[in-house]
Amino acid sequence: MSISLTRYLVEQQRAKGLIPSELRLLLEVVARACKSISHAVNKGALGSELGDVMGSAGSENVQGEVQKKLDIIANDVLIEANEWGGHLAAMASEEMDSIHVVPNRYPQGEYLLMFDPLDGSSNIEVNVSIGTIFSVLKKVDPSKGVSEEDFLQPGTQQVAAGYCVYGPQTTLVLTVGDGVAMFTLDREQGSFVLTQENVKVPADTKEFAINMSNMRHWDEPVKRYIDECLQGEEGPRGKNFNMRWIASMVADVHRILTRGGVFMYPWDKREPSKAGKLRLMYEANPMSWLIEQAGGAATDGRQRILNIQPTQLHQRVSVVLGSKNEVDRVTSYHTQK
Ligand code: AHM
Ligand code: MG
Repeated sequence: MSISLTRYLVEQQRAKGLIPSELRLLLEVVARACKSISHAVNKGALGSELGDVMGSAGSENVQGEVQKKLDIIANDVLIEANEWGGHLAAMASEEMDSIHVVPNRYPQGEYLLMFDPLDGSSNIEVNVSIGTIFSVLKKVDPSKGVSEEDFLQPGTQQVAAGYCVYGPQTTLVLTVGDGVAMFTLDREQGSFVLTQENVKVPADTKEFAINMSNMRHWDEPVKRYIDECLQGEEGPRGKNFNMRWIASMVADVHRILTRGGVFMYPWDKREPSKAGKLRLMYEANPMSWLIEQAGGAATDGRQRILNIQPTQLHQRVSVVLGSKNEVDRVTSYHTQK
């Protein structure tokens, strides 16, 4: 018998009290928005009722990156789906400079939703997996109006996190702090069906993911780690390593949750003042929590990502995540003298 996302959430609520009904509503609405985005992504060059989805939107986001039409469509879908339900106080997105407060015409809830509406969007035209990443926090002081400061909570404070990968299958991956569950979109039924529970990342791996074209810009500890992997059986690691780099974090993290591995997007010398490429609040934090919930680890090379106190909504961070023993090794290369 198949278990729908709704049933899974209701049963989690009943058995463990982990999901208050407002949070359940929020997660169901996010899942519904992901279904619409999946539909638009699938239509590709055919276009959908949401319009022509391919190509550039002719604009840039707050981080100076070119926005694709689908980036904007996915952002609008998530905002429209979530703003009226009464469960949210505000939303923040990679594609919006500042927070989107729930308009006055709707009731305001206590939750804060952050997302990267379409991660890996450089892969849209080439028909390679992309995805939506999301993270949910709770407003610290429910008696006060909402501001950007309410969002600046460390990743340990997340109450739910997940992503939806639009690949050969559309898969929603979720944690509410009690392990990781995966749901596959059944297009005939129109619903997400539980396809894996208690997802575990093996502690050891022979697979790494990093953009090797940046090698000359890396810091010494990263160079050392990758160089040792590349030496294979003849080197200090005594085993051969395989490499994968999809350039969609959702797809790379999905592979690691499925069969292990280590993913790195480290700080590098190209733009030394930037802490890394990936964003802490709606990329690194949700992915780090999922990986930890599956028994893996996530650091910025030195400290646990989830412990970082954010200072800015769109702040960047260096990321090392995946199989625990490999992440510990990379981290020790950074911290040992
Ligand atoms: P995006 O949010 O603008 O799509 O950027 C994030 C993506 C990640 O999904 C991926 O890991 C990385 O950027 C790839 O970067 P690069 O093209 O430098 O390899
Ligand atoms: Mg992204």
